[in-house]
Amino acid sequence: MNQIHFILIGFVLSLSVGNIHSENLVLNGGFEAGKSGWGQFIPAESKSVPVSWDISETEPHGGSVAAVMTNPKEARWAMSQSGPRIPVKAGEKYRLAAWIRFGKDAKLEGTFPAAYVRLVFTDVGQKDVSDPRLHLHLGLSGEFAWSTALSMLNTTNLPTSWKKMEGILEIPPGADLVAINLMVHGVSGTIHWDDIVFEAVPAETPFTPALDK
Ligand SMILES: [Ca+2]
Repeated sequence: MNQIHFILIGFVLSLSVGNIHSENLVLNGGFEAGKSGWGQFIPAESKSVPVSWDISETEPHGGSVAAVMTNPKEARWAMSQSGPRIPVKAGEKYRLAAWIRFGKDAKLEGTFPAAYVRLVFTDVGQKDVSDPRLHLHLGLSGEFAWSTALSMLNTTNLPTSWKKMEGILEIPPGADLVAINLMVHGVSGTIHWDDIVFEAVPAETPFTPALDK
């Protein structure tokens, strides 16, 4: 009997330890619950372009649907999480991943990163962390860049089959919360996103140094 208890306790412990490092902190990251948990961020300079986003059953990466952003012409804007920001602590490490594919109608308009996942770090009052590097961006190449080096993520390639963007990052000093934005910049046509993941990884995991200047 005692032995069975011991085995059971060990099993439950290993399950809970496993969960610490495998919980996706992005609500509805695969869009299977429709638009729940997501909204949009359209900066002033893009408000004249009738951009839109929706849930699409056309060739999802995982499950039965993905999200699609539609740009009648080039505009800088984002799909953003509409729910509470994700609590983090400086020095913690996380894995950020997203799957992306461009529609066959997508065209690069100028010299831009085309699409990237933007992490906005704030304090508990949701004020931007006072760091001249500002936001952290994960580009199509799987590289991270701070705002100061965003142009280093510029691309000429718009993949039309699903491509994984992924990296390990370290939370910068002063950050209490993070917001995740799926940004597009410099593309007309459609951009599809699926399976957005932000999850804690062990402290010893090597992280991807971010481009800066
Ligand atoms: Ca999905």
